[in-house]
Amino acid sequence: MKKVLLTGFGPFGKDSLNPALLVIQELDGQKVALKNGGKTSEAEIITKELSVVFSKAINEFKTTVETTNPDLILSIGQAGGRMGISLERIGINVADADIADNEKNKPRDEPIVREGPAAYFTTINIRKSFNEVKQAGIPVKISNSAGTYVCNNLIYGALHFLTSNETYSKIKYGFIHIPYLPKQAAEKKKITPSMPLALIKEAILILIKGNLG
Ligand code: PCA
Repeated sequence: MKKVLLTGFGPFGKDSLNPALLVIQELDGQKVALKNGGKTSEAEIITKELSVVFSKAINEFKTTVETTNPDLILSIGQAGGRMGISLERIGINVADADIADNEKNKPRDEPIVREGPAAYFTTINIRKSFNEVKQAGIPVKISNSAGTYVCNNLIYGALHFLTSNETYSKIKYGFIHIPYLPKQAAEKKKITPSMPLALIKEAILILIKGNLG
C-alpha cells in the first residue's frame, strides 16, 4: 500500500491553535482510495507534527522520512490572512524572521544551507493540483512565496534533503499554506479571511489522490 506522510505545525506566535495540526490529527490513519487507469488501490495516511523551530523542524522531518519512507509528502502550515488554499511552488534559501520561533530563534537574512542553491521547486504537480482543488469548488491559488519563516525553511530544507539523497529523490514533496479557521478569524479585530476545517481536509484529500495515482 502506498504511504502519504502529512506534516503539520503546532501553534506559534500569538495564535493558540494551528489548523494545520488539526488537519493532520483528523486525517491520521485514514485510507484514501486511489484510481490509476482502471485499477483501484488505497493509500495510507501517516502524520507527524513538526516543531515551529527553524532547524529542529528540518531535523524532525529527516528522521520521519528515514523511518517511514513515504511515496508522497505534503507539509501543511498556517498562513493567517491568506484568502484560500495556497499551493507553494518554491522554497528559497533565506531564513528571515519577523517574529521569534517557538525556541526564540529569530534569524535575519541567513542562508538555510550555506553554498546551497538559491531555491528549490516543490515537486507535486502544482498546476494539476490547482485545477483539481478549484474544480471541487474550493478557493485555491498557486503561491510563489512561502515567506522566509519556518515554513519556507522547511520547504527548502526538505527539498534539499530529498533531492540530494538517492534513496529519497523520487518522493514527491508539496507544501500547502492554509488560512485561519473561522473561529480564529472571528477573534481578530479586523475582519480576516478564513476556511472551515472540513473544506481544508477535502482539499488535502484531493491533493493526495491527484499526486499519488
Ligand atoms: N506557519 C508558519 C510556521 C508554522 C506555520 O504553520 C509559516 O508560514 O512560516
